[in-house]
Parts: sequence; structure tokens; C-alpha cells
Amino acid sequence: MLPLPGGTFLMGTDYAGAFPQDGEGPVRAVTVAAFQIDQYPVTNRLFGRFVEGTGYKTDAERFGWSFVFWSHLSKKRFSELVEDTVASAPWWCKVPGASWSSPEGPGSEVSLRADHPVVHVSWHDAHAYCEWSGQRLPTEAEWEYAARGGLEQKLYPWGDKLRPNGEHWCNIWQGDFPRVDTAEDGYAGTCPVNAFPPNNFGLHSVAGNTWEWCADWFDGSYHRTASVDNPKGPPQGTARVMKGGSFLCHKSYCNRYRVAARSSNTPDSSTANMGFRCAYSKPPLQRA
Ligand SMILES: [Ca+2]
Ligand SMILES: [Ca+2]
Repeated sequence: MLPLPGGTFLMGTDYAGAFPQDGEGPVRAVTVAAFQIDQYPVTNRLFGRFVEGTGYKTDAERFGWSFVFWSHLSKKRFSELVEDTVASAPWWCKVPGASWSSPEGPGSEVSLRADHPVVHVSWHDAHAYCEWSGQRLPTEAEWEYAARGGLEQKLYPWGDKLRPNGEHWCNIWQGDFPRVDTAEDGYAGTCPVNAFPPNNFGLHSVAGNTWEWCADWFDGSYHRTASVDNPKGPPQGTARVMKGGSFLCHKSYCNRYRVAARSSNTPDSSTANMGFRCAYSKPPLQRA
């Protein structure tokens, strides 16, 4: 884990290309206390240790299915594997048997993806992992503070240019979403958590690769009037905050691989592009 000193930073964005309905703005000065955060999202290897040690069953396993992206499924077996698709987003396929250890359903496995972020984990699953590891999920404010790496009001963890010197610095979508991912960045799907350079704080895989669950309930406007001192989000809600974007994000469709961008999903949902990383705070000193 990386120890971060905390402090006051400018959270959110007033960028013209942002999504106002997501509640990305307004920019506000937010203070976070010192904390620690994982350098990488939790990998399949680490999640496997948790499952081995506890016998934990993920929400996807209990429900018996998860959402897989259409082009990651074998064309030959498509009709056998897919039970249904999402009407408003037909690229999301309901696949019985899809889970963290079988990401494309029965017959798939993660042994060659040990260093990729775990996916098909719900917020509940991420929370359970943190309870086991003695950690916790980061708040959205902590996540964004860490993701910015000490830079002020930049679009990405490394600056304002998506491709510095024409190089890819994160795993997102290239091509025509949702039809053709040319994978110019080297990956159509998840990639190893250390595939791209870290930000100035040492965090890898912040932008793209997988979305990351945060502790907060999601609300599009709660932060406009909430405290800016270690904000923890609304006291209740129906969906949890996700940050960072994923390998499916593209400028034309989901320009949410920016550090200020935010999204949400219900806490029992799982998909092929959602994972998490953990945070930790030292317990306050006890006086004898
Ligand atoms: Ca990619
Ligand atoms: Ca990420």
C-alpha cells in the first residue's frame, strides 16, 4: 500500500466535456486525512487467496450469472452461453455461470490472468474482501485525491493529454464502440495491473482497465451542499460510486476515464469491467 499524506485538493471538474448529470462539478476544495491506498487494483491472484481462505461466494455466484461484454464471448457458443441482453445496451450479455473465476462463463478461467484486476465482483464482494484483508474501500474523495497524484485539475492521472508523445498510458477502447475494439493500446479486455506507468503517487491502473468501487453511496448532487472535510457521501442510496472508467470507455461513448468522472451501480451488480482497490487508515492512538 502507498501511504499518502492527505491534504486539500480540488475535486471534481468544470470541464466542458464532462457529464453534468453525473455530478462531476462544481470544482471544490476537499480535504482528506492521511490514509493508505493499494498501488494496484485487487488482482485475481489476491481475490483467489481470499476465496480459498474463506470459501466466500460472490454475488455473481449466488445469483448464478453476471454481465459479459458481447465480443469477449465465443461466436460459436454465443447462443449457448447468453441467456439475455440488456435492451438499452445490447452489448451486455447475461451469462449464466460467469463469475470472477470464469469471466466469460463456463469453460473460461483466470489462470493466465492472475495479475489482472478481479472482475465480476459486486460492491458487497469488494466490501467482504476488505473486511477479510483488514482494509476498507476508499471514499470517492480519497480515490480521486490518490488518482490525481498531486496534479491540480488535470484530466488524467498523468496530465491533460490522453496520449503523451503518442503513447497509450491506459487501457481503454480504440475503434468503433461497441463493434470494433482495435486494441491499439495492446488490450481488448482487462490487462495486467502494472501494464502502464503509475501516476506521481505510484498508483497503477487508475484510468481505464476496470472501474473501481468506492465506499460512498452515489448521488448526482449531494456533494454540492455536503461537508468538504473528509466527505463520505450521502448517508443512504441505491447505488455505489465507481471511478476510473474501464477498457470499454471511449471518447465517443463513455468518456469517463478522466479522474473527475464518476458512475454508479447497484451494490449487488457485477460486470466484466468492475473491480476495486483497498484503502486503510491507521487506527487513532489510544490513551491508556
Ligand atoms: Ca484497450
Ligand atoms: Ca481503473
